[in-house]
Amino acid sequence: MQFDGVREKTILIVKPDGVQRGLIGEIIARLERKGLKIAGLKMNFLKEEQLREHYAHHVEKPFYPGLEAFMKSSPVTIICAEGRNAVSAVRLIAGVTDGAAADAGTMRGDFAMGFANVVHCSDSLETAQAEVKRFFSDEEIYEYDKTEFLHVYMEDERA
Ligand code: 3AN
Repeated sequence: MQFDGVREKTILIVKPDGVQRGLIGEIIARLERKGLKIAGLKMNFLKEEQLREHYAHHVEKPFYPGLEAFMKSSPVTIICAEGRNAVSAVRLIAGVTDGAAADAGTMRGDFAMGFANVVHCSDSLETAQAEVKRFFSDEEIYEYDKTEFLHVYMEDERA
């Protein structure tokens, strides 16, 4: 297929603070403007079980109960974005975890002051693959060619 080189998928979640602050459109716009393809998109309330799995690396930490309550405080928007090196590209435009330390121009640098940091994004290819399965059924992921990719990528990057 002509777009085989650009099918890496990653998950980005607009967290409750981002939803409450009206940033869903802004976050999706940034992904689209960057040249990523939206392969899946939905809103959901995250459940305790999903959050314990999602934040398995934090479950034992003192801040976990607060983090879980925060993540359940409103629906979130879950996005599957696709492109070449999508996992690392989205990490870069999201910025580092603490919004106060995140670079200007990143989502967290522009919209966050701390750990209420507007978005979650997958931190590795392995995590991304697990998160696509955790948050989307097969039917909710749309496989299609985006014609824009002819202009976003050089030919050898797409193949
Ligand atoms: P990232 O979201 O940048 O991958 P993680 O996975 O270390 O960062 O953290 C997941 C979430 O846990 C963060 N987005 C933040 O909301 C929360 N968190 C992380 N570290 C802290 C902390 N020291 N205090 C409070 N909340 C934290």
